[in-house]
Amino acid sequence: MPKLYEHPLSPYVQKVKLALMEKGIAFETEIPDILSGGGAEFAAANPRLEIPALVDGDVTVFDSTIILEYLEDKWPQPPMLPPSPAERARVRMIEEICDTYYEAINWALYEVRVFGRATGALAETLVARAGEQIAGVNGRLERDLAGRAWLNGAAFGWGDLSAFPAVNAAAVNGFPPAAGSALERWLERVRARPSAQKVMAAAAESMAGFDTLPQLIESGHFVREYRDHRLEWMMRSGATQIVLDGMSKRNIRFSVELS
Ligand SMILES: N[C@@H](CCC(=O)N[C@@H](CS)C(=O)NCC(=O)O)C(=O)O
Repeated sequence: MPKLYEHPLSPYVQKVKLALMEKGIAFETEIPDILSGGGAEFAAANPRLEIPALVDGDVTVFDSTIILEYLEDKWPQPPMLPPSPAERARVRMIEEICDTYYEAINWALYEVRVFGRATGALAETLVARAGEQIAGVNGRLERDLAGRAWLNGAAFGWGDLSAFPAVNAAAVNGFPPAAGSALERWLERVRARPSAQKVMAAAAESMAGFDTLPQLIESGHFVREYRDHRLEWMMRSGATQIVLDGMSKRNIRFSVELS
């Protein structure tokens, strides 16, 4: 049985779990202790020390997009990608936007509100910036939904399972799709699916005890990875000081250098 290294709150993990469940693939899960290296099997499966990572017999795959492609290749039924090349490209672009743009906004909201990286006026400014950006990207998804039942097209699939973790997290954080929008109705329909119900329940359960996170960050016991689009979000949205503080307190890290 494939094993998924995960954390229930990770949107990248949620994409993969949705695909596994929608395809009816039995899998087991393990939450690696990334702060202490995650263990030998996890580190071998993903030298970047990021979740998700999939171990399927002697095959190891990291990165949620590559894992989705592996699942589609190995278990093609039911297909998560639409049939036509143009539609496949369209839903992959939805995934790209959600992975590299939308996700960074939600992540920043957690950094500010849950991990306590900013307070007072700076926190208010950053949350307001995030809200504006979410409204913009939700507008883009709304246009993608025009004339379609699902972001994927006629059937639920890759476009939906890629967008759901981002749209849902934004909504949970107080920035839902516009009232009366097609995206609002889409979110409700995805939330009703058994796969999404399981993903949401696990995410909610995993947040128990999160009130201690600011102290763990402040004491340097919890180190967060600032990479790629997440780091860019901080720099361009007015949070350069958070990055500099994190570097001096050593409670942020950049991507692992490979050897
Ligand atoms: N491009 C990767 C990104 C994975 C990623 O960034 N995962 C985060 C969790 S959401 C992680 O494991 N971060 C490690 C850390 O914060 O130390 C993917 O699509 O799987």
